Amino acid sequence: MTDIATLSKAILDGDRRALARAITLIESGRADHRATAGTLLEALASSGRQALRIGLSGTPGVGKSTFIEAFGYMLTAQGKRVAVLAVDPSSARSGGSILGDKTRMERLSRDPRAFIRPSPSQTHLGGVARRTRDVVALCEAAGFDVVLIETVGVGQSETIVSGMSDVFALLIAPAGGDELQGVKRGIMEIADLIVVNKADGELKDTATRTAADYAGALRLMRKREGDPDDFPKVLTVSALRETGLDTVWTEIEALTAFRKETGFWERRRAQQAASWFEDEVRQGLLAQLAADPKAEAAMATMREAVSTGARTPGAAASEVLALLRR
Ligand SMILES: Nc1nc2c(ncn2[C@@H]2O[C@H](COP(=O)(O)OP(=O)(O)OP(=O)(O)O)[C@@H](O)[C@H]2O)c(=O)[nH]1
Ligand SMILES: [Mg+2]
Repeated sequence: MTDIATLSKAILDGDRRALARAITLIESGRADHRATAGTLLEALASSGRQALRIGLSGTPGVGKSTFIEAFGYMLTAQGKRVAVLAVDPSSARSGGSILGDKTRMERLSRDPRAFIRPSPSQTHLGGVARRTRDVVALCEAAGFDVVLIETVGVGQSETIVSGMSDVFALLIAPAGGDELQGVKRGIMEIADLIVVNKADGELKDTATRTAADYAGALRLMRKREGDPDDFPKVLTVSALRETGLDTVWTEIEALTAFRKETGFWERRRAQQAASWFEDEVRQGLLAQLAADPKAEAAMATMREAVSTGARTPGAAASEVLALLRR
C-alpha cells in the first residue's frame, strides 16, 4: 500500500527517490499501481508549479546526448534543476537509449540538480507518450525548472514531443544543400529553433552554410502564431566543444518571455491539456474494449468482416461501441 500523502509531500520537497518511485508507479503494468499514480497526480496538481518544457529531436548520431549533457550541465551550473526524459519508439532503438548512454551523460547523471530518466519500454508510442506526460507533471511538482524531453526523429515522435513542450528544438548535422530536403516540412513547421550541431573543426564551415540554407528555407514558410519576427531561428553550436549553448538558452528565454507576454504560452498549455484529456478518453475507451471479453470478440469478428468487405467500417464500429453502452 502506498501512502499517497507521504509520497506526495516527499515529491513536493524534491525528494528524488520519491520521484523515481512515483514514476515506477506510472510506468507499471499493474492497474492498481496506475490508479495510485492517478490519485497522486491529482494531489500534486494543486502545486501549480511549472517548468520550462523543452522538446529536443534529431536523427541518430546528430549529437542529442552530447548536447543534453553539455546544455543540461550549463543550466545546473546556473543553479537550475533539470530533468531529462525521453520518448522513444522502443522498437526503433536498443543501444542508443538514455539508459545506454548514461556514460555519455556521465557528468549530468552525477549532478544532484539533474534527474535523468530513460523512455519507458513499451511497444506503442502512444503508451510512451501518455506515461511521459505524467512524468513531466511529476517533475514539475518536484520543482524542476527545466524539463528536457528527447526523442529520436522517428515517425510521429517529434509531433508527440512537440505537443507536450513549450519550446521545440530540432538538432541537425552539418550537410550539403541536398540534405535539406531530407528534413520533412512538417518537422520544420513545428521547430522553434533549428540547431546545427558539430559546428567545430573541419565541419565548421559546412555547419555555417547549412544554417544559412535552413534560415533561407524558414523564410519561405508561413508565419506562425506565437512567434516574434525573428523566429523560428537557426543557430550553430558545438555540443562537443560546448560553444553556442549559452545562445541557445538566451533564445529560448527570449521566445518564452515573448510567448508569456502575448498570452500564447497560456493558450498553448490550455490546448495541450485539452488534447491530452481527449487522448486519455480515447485510450481509456480502447482499454475498456480490450478488457471486455465480449467487446474483444466483437472486435475480432468485425475486423474480419470489414477486411472481407462483408461489413462497412462505420457500421462495424458502431456495433462494437454499442457493447460498451450496456
Ligand atoms: N565534432 C563533433 N562531434 C559531435 C558533436 N556532438 C556529438 N558529436 C559526436 O557525434 C556522435 C554521436 O553523438 P551522440 O550524442 O551520441 O548522438 P545522439 O543524437 O545522442 O545519437 P543516438 O542516441 O544514437 O540517437 C558521437 O561520436 C559524438 O562524440 C559536436 O558538437 N561536434
Ligand atoms: Mg543519444
